[in-house]
Amino acid sequence: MMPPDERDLLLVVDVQNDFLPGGALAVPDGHAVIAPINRLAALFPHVVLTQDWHPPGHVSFASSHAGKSPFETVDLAYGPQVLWPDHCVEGSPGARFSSELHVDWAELVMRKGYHAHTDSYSAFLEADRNTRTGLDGYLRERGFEHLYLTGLATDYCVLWSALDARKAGFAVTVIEDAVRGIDIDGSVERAWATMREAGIERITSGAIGGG
Ligand code: VGL
Ligand code: ZN
Repeated sequence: MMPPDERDLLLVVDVQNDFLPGGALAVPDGHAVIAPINRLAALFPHVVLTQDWHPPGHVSFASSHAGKSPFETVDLAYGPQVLWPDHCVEGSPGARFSSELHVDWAELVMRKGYHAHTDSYSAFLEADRNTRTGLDGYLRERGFEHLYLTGLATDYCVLWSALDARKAGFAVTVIEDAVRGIDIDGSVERAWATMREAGIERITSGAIGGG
């Protein structure tokens, strides 16, 4: 593609210590996303970050459900919920962005998952599929048309954010070398198939030109 322009936005999903090696919910090879994201961020005029941000005792934590272990699924009022190790607790070191991420000029940090009883993989719509984060309105008011997604994890927060962005009417591209997945029972492969069916484009970062 040509160099990104004023309608293009780089969305960097959840590049936080807890999703990186040594973190509470480390994504395999998660560190590999940082170099391409840093390179891309320098090419995009506009960058927005998302930050997974849970209160202690959050409903998505296995530790909040007696007798349950991480990676089991429970049925909540809004549907099935995968249980995770405690991660990205508000204000904790694990919730901070990687110190190797160089995107200080990002214009917005969209926090999500801060309601104690509702998870939010998506940066747009919480897991009850009803509570809106406000990101759709923000991006629309700013005039963005095409979102380029990077970050963690391919099969959870990137997937759900990409699908909701598409539903909201944005053109959506996922940059494959700038994402990595958790991969539970083939969930990464399923995520790519679901995104393809939804009309989400998949490219490598090398396809994005400087200018
Ligand atoms: C994520 C699981 C739990 C993600 C966040 O960023 O993909 N995954 N919370
Ligand atoms: Zn989370």
